[in-house]
Amino acid sequence: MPTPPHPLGPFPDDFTWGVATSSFQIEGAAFEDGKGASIWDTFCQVPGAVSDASNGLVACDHYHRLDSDLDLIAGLGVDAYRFSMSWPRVRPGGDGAWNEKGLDFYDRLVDGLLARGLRPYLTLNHWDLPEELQARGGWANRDTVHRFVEYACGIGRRLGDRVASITTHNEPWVIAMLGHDAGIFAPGIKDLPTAMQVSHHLLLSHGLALQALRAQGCPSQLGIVLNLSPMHPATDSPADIDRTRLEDGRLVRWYMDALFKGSYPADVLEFLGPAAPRIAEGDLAAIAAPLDFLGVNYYTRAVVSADGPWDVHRSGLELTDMDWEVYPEGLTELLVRLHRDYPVPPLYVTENGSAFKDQMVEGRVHDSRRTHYAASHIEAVAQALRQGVPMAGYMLWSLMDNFEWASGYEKRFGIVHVDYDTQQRTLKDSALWYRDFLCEQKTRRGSGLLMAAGA
Ligand code: IFM
Repeated sequence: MPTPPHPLGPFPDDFTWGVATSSFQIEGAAFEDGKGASIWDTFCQVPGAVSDASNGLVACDHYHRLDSDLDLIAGLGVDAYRFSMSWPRVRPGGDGAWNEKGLDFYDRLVDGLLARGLRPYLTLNHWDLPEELQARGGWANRDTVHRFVEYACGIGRRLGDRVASITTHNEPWVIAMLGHDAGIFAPGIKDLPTAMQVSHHLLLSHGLALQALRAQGCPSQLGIVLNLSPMHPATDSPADIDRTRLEDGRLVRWYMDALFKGSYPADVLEFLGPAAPRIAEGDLAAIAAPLDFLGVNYYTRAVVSADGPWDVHRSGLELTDMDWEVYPEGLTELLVRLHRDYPVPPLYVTENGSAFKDQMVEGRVHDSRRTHYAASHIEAVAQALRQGVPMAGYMLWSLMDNFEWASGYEKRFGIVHVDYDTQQRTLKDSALWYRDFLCEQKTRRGSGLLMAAGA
């Protein structure tokens, strides 16, 4: 069993520990029980879109293994499970009829978590937009904003009294930029003005959904999850420094300013020129609806030079299998900066984790590098707490190996190994370490909670 790099913490008694997944990445059952197609079902069929030519038809078969997967989660000793709902599973066309069998799956998921003493953290949109809405323009069409608000309200009525929190969107930057500018994620569009309009519509739909959920008395904590990284200039040349400021504007300030200041950053608007989104009166005020929490997904920093794309694999430091630098101090830096520059609500690290090439040896996966990654980032959160940042929780990405989007099944982020031939789940050493760490936390809390027997 690998040991963590140093003693971790301390963490407050009410700090929430969890693991995270998303619907498309684990559920499978892509066309069962009335589920409609999502844009990722479609995108996976595009030759070359997914590196191993795989898809989400089966994934981790979680849809059919719900109860045993819930036991697996409970056995880790976490407080919370962050998962997403597949919009086309519960409302196949994006609007129109709801699919009772799809809703029933999430009822069972939420009730199963509660029965095991776990708090459900629900995300409404982790990228799998109904294909029928894409056929009508998807997130580039302002009408999708209203369809999302209807979806949010329907789910709020159905589950709002049982889930601890509702996140509107996971990583709107990724949906906008990788899906509509770089075109390497669904729906595969390559057009900057479209991408910026999409980012605005995602933020607007978030703000309007929060207002509508609150108006209907939804008791869950409401928020959004952003993927953020500190940006560091490659050199101290003025050109690299200027470019770094702009890239920070596009990744961090575009979203944070809109959510917390009700404006988009002037330097980014100037850079965009005619590619800037159309913004209707009242949109920015709606986007800045107060948040109960903000989720931050952190994996690495970015190193920026004036003459090239950002680099996430600066030589010299350890790299994960995604070629992302292991840079835990960047997490402290980011959290402290968010707290310094914005009136942030309680913050969660809603995703943090690492892909490494794993080997199963006599039924064990000795993934000490993943354990060290997790431990050093958990300590980075403790550092942020010591500096006064209102940290509320930490969720490891991911519960189990799963479909890593354009990388297919080749990249393994799980603390639980999945054999895709047999669907057997095996706790990696990192999962055993996390379980022991959480057990210590609970002992320290004096809560008297016991780890699930035999897990
Ligand atoms: O797997 C993804 C997840 O869906 C969103 N955040 C980043 C993870 C790792 O790439």
